[in-house]
Amino acid sequence: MKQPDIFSTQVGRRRFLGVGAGVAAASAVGAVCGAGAGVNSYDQGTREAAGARAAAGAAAPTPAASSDHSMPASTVPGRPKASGKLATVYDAALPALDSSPKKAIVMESKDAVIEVAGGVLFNAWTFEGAVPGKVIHVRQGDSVDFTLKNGSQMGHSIDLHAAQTPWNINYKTILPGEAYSFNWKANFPGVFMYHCGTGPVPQHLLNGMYGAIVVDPAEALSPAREYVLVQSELYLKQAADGTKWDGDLNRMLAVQPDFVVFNGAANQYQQQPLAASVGERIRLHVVNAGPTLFSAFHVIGAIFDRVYPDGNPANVLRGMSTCTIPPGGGATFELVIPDAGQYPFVTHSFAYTGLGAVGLIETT
Ligand SMILES: [Cu+2]
Repeated sequence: MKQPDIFSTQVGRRRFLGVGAGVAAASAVGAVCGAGAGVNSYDQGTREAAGARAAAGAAAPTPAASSDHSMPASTVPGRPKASGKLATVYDAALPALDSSPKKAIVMESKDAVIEVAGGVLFNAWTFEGAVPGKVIHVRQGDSVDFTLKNGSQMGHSIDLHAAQTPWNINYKTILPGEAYSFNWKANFPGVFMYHCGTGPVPQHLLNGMYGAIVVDPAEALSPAREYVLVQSELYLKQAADGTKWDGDLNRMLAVQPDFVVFNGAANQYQQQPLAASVGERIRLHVVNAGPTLFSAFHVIGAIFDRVYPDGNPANVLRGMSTCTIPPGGGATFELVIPDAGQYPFVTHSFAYTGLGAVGLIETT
């Protein structure tokens, strides 16, 4: 049975999740469920907040921005419209750790077409042909020989937030067809962003050049089901071919996202929920790639037993419900779910939640 989309920011119509099973949070829905109810408390709050901002003279930069923020992009004429299921879902499982203390990691920049919502194709700039790029998984103390190869049409670079290394030397721009290697040591455990740092940086970020680094602590944490989630915004404009979409720097600078997503595609973990067992420890390594929005990370129906800001176990917080992850930052969340069911993970920043930032954890 489909459940109503309590994450929509649209007022006056009932909307439903576009794919798969709906979100099982009916107890929180109340009047939203009623036929013809029209306005739910979240929608009303969004509209009231928008009105308050406007009254205070603090509206979004243009009338279009205000409009786009109060409606899902899929309902705005001329904007990308999701339809149907994604062909593939990004595998959120943390890749296995190679036990060697010496690692050799090669990443290649590549242009690629990425499906960012059902049927919406994005001409992306990527690491390794994916958005986000492949997860880098190492252990604290590891020595990492890192090579960036440029297999695309313009200069790119790497910026590894887990590394201590001179920016002017090792984060320099590599030209097409060239490669560059340097060594770094994983001194700090945690979950970190990596990205292209070639200017203009926002242009390279909004086109898809980011990913996550997980550095396991030297003293291993308890066993858990581990997933990696990278939140990001997508700002799109119609490509010249009239069928695909390019990144749009102007929409990014005006903070008018078409989609806000986990692991590069809108609502994909509703189509294929993250699986876990009842009573099993779940560890979510979450990076906020931005480029601009803060994440208010939350799992509906659950409480985080432990949160490690930046993923470092020395930074432990207990019993948290919603935690801020800044753009460029990360955090690791541990939770144990006592009952079988569906538990949506979201950014609780509700002007953006309905733009694709809703996935499901499903426990059995
Ligand atoms: Cu780049």
